[in-house]
Amino acid sequence: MGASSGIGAATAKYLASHGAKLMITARRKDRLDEIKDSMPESCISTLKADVTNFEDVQAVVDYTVDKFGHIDVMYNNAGVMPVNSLIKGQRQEWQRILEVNVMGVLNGIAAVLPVMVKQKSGHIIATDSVAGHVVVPNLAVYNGSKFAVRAIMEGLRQEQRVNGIKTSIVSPGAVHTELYNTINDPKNKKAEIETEKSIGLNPNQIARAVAFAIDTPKDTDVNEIIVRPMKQTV
Ligand code: NJP
Repeated sequence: MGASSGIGAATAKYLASHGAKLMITARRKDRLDEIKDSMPESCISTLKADVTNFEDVQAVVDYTVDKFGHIDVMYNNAGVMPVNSLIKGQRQEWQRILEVNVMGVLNGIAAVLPVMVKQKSGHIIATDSVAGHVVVPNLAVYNGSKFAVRAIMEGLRQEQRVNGIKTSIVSPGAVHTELYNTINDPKNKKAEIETEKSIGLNPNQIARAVAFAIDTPKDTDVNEIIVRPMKQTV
């Protein structure tokens, strides 16, 4: 979920080029179809879905089970990162962050878990963040959303390991993606883009971490990978 650009798109291409069969989703269907068309053999299907809408997410899971018969991995990657100080009281923006970053992950879990429990196998992955570990100025709500994802995914691990379901979070530092377009405040946007441009990683580096978490034996569960640029201080 959230595969039309950045980390999600890079991961889709990486996994498809290593033989995976994928259902990729996001709101920008045209971008998903471009990714599909860029792969030599069609191992990718695309569906339009908004992760804040549970019906969309359930439809993705139902369609995927119909098409492939089972789901090995669900990757909840969609996210937004507006940057603002709390004094600005941007309640709509806060709501958006929590809906996409937290409810989006929960919607994915709610839709896929019954399938994986029935299979007695599966792997749920979420993109978390260094911001799920360290609080920095102007990012409090984003920080809160990513701390929440880390807690939810650890709770999921504790509940579902007995059913053979693996859980992983991948926590990037700065990565060169379109995420910075979701910053509304012009001053904060400029500052964040300057940092990201000077130190941001290629999203392929995060794709490789996701692939590593997936490619483990049945008895091994990689629960978190943190990937920072060497130049990142926090
Ligand atoms: O950003 P971007 P990233 N429903 O903007 C999708 C985390 N992260 O790759 O719907 C469904 O290129 C959007 O698709 P679309 C970050 O928090 C990043 O950097 O077509 N999908 C697109 O595919 C996030 O969790 C950095 O607009 C929705 C994707 O999400 C993850 O990495 C650092 C959606 C965003 O791709 C991927 O973000 C860090 C919705 N409602 C954590 N809203 C970093 N880049 O530096 C958005 O610590 N999407």
